[in-house]
Amino acid sequence: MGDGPNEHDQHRSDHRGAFGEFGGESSGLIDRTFRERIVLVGVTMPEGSADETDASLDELALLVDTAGADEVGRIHQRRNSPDPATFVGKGKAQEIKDMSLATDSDTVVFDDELSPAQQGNLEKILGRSALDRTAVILDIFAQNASSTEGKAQVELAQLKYRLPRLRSSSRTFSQQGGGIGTRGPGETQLEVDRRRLVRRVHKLEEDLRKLAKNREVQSKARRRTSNRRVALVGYTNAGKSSVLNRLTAADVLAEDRLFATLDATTRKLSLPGGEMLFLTDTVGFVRKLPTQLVEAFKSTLDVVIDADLLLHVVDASAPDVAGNIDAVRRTLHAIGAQDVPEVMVFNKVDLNPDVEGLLARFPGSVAVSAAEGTGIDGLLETLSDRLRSMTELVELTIPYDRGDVLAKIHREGQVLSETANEVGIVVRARLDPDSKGRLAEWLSGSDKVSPAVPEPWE
Ligand SMILES: Nc1nc2c(ncn2[C@@H]2O[C@H](COP(=O)(O)OP(=O)(O)OP(=O)(O)O)[C@@H](O)[C@H]2O)c(=O)[nH]1
Ligand SMILES: [Mg+2]
Repeated sequence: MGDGPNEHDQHRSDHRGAFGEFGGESSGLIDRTFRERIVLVGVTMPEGSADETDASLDELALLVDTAGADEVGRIHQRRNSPDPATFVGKGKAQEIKDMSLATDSDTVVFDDELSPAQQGNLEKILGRSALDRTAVILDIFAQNASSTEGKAQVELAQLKYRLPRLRSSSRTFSQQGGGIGTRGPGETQLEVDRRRLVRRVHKLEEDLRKLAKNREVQSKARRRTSNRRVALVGYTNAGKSSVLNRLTAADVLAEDRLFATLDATTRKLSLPGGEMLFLTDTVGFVRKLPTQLVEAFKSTLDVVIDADLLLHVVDASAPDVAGNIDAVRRTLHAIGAQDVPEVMVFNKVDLNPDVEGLLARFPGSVAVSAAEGTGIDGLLETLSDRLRSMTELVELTIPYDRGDVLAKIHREGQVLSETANEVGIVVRARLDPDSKGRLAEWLSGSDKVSPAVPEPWE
């Protein structure tokens, strides 16, 4: 096989830069008119291990497959630090080129984010597109976005990824032309392109702010009720949407596909004890979720940060359960939700009935099959118990002329009894710490000094 540009090279360069076109049309760096052949490259730095790199490359292969391409080869390197110019060493870059030629690959995908300069240099050496994991994930998100907000979030993430890389791919925009009024005297096409993109970024940010405001109104309304907020989180494809459907008959899309869910869906769920809660399904996580996406999806992910409790759904049949749990924990950390209490839910136990070891390793966790409905009663019970343990039983005395305070207690807590005395109405209720703080002046007797009141039956 020759060394120079082949037909594939030609074909590929025609498609370069289609990523993130204006108007939010879902389009990608990965050409979907045929299945591209891809070489994957992973680098192990001193703080990582070869096993971790392998697991990450397995995941990358899955991501590439979801985006519509096939892995045809894999290259691994150990380094102390990335090469600033080419990420891998020069010798390794040549090896990648040789493998690309031998396997007739169209594109090389690196498991770590490449700087714009690294990407440009690698494309020169390799004679084909050099993409990174972030581009692949953004591409999948672009294919899956369907709501107005989802599309805007993905486009924003794409533009933020693309802006610093504009220099090397500006030719695409020159071909498209700037349109009337966009080309000023003495202005380079690159500057015009950049300004258009920056304007688009501002417009998207403004649109998303408005959408987030609407959501804030809804979530404030939910906060005014006594209902707790629980969010489903977990590795992508673990079965979060299936669990929501099983618990609430929500009818959201659940399919064997990475990142099927991009929008948050909230449904009411009533627990066996009669308490109501709001359960929200949201976007799944993977290793090294791109920061551009985490930022763009901030308002969607706020439901996770604001939740009283997380149901961390884990696919018990996955090849690397511990690695997936770790990836989710890291992402929770990245979005600032590391302190929200969680219940671990091992799903798909129909595919791996041997979950005893997992349950033992994670005390308080539950095993379910959302597909078959097993373990769901146990999950509901665990949910009730955990939520109840997060409230306190308190006694408050409310003067007769403060009906508003009484109404507030009913809204925010669970009232167990009301008795009248000469001062007012004595209410025994379960309150969460926030409500207790807001109602502090009405707490009677020992509740004022000792925050934790033991259950009479405990
Ligand atoms: N065998 C089996 N399959 C399940 C179970 N729960 C979910 N699935 C399947 O797993 C796949 C993913 O389920 P989803 O509910 O879409 O997973 P998700 O976590 O919402 O995934 P994303 O939204 O893509 O991140 C679907 O094909 C489901 O039918 C289960 O308990 N057993
Ligand atoms: Mg889902």
